[in-house]
Amino acid sequence: MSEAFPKISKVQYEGAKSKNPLAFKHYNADEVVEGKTMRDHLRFSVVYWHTFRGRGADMFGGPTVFRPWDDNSDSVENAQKRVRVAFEFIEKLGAPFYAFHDRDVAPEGATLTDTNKNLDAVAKVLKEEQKRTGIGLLWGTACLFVHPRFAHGAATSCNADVFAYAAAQVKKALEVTHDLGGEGYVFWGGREGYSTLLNTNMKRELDHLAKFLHMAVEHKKKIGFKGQFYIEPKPKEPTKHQYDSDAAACLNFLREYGLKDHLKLNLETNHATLAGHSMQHELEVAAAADALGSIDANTGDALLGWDTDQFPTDIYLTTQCMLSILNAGGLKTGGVNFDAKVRRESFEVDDLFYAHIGGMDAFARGLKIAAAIRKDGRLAEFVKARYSSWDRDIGQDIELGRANFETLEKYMLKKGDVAPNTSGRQEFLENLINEFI
Ligand code: XLS
Ligand code: NI
Ligand code: NI
Repeated sequence: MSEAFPKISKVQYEGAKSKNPLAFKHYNADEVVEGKTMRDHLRFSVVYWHTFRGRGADMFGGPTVFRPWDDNSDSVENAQKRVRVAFEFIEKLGAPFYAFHDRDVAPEGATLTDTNKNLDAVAKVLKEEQKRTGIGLLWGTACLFVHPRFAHGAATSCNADVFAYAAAQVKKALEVTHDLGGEGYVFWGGREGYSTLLNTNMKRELDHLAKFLHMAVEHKKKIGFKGQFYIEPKPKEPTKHQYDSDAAACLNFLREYGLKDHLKLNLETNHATLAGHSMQHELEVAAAADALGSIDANTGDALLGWDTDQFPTDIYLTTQCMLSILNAGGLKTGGVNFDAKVRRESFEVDDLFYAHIGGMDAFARGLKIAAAIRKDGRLAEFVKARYSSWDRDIGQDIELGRANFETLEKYMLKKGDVAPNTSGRQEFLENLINEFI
């Protein structure tokens, strides 16, 4: 097969002064930051659904994207051809990973048996291309939200047959992910939520979702899949309320149903902001619970209230992300997965390269800036000093469980009033961050 991008060769690192739009200015895969290469820190991943299946359609208009290699049919041959193109793209970009939903890569057949056959036929090509290029699968997942059978959800559907279908589909997706050496598997609750409480038995739906995840854990063990399971929070869209609303809601759900040891979180910037949080808030919530797994790197638009999935270009955002990630010990099985799509108006092939190069450079800069802030040490020292009353005397007693209301009352009656507070210095700290940007 001839190349799909003959005019574009492997994207190179040319340094900050380069004016070449098809070169990295900051992402230098082999450069070592805090003892690890950028490649290993960032573990970039390209998503199959937006990058190779996105067609630019929206609620007001049809597709604007027509790829020369894609006949837009639902044939297995077309799906297989698309895989070769995808790997040419990922290889030229130099991203070490990709991620997919089962239905992104292979078409649905007339029956589940046919559908599984289609998936196997395409997975065979995925495997060949992984072998040829050394590109790995960051995570697989199942699309449990596009087909009309999932109108009421999948694991939380009111229709038990739909639960069974979803279970069979996830079983297969897990097996394919395992066969492709996937480092993880994501559960994003496509339509696991409600549009109205009038028709919804919430408790029953949540119980079913937990049961579904327990079955997945059981099957994972059965097939010997060692990859990490993730749950991906999102507060709304497509449903009015998604059960996996945000990091805190997911953690509560996982704890309530005894699943906390089995799943970490896959956090997405645009989902965080839809939930009324910053991405950094979500990262800190996950890190505090030792559940920070992976990130879906994108961004929303402050003036649009939905999941616009734009490529991240804001250095302030990527700096915050990388600060929290480095403070939490870095990404292990997870990666920086570009769950992002080019705009409807950016319908040319080159736009796919510009978008990913920009996102990779933005995260590389964020990484370098975060590492510089950590090396400088003033930020961490300030925070440490701010809590220093807890490192001695009464603070230490409280933390070590040596105090109770009576001893604290005695202490305060004797002292009369508290030691004076010191400034939180928000503006000083904001200026400090800007020193590095
Ligand atoms: C949708 C989600 C989805 C998951 C994978 O908003 O971000 O793309 O990442 O199912
Ligand atoms: Ni996502
Ligand atoms: Ni999303």
